[in-house]
Amino acid sequence: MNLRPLLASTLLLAACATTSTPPAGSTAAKFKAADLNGDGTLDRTEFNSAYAEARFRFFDANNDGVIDKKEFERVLGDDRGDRFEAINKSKTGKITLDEWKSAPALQKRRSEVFDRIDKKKNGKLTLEEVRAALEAREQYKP
Ligand SMILES: [Ca+2]
Ligand SMILES: [Ca+2]
Repeated sequence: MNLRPLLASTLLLAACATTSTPPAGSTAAKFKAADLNGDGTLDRTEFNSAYAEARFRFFDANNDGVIDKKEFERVLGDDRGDRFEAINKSKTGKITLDEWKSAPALQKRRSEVFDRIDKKKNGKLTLEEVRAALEAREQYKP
């Protein structure tokens, strides 16, 4: 499994994690935006949605709201053509956000990311857990 794209987008989410003021774009601000029911934690559904959207934007290089095969391969390399077809259920050559969110393979991966971040294994992510995961990613970076 190629984890590099996952790492890249997680780092994007973390881009402002180390600044002293936490306005728009900060991890805290993104966490709050993802916390749809406002209970201070992210459950699997909230995380899945927010993470899927962040990944989608990362892949959608020209920002036209769909991921074409070129954009897909730009991130994953040209050996993933069958994966593109699997996600692109409509067979239009363009992956929509709905297809991206509902693709079983991607849901499985997002669930694995959730489990890695959820150190307490209680099915909810705290801001501290998300920050810790992002810091671990930074240290992991060569
Ligand atoms: Ca929540
Ligand atoms: Ca695009």
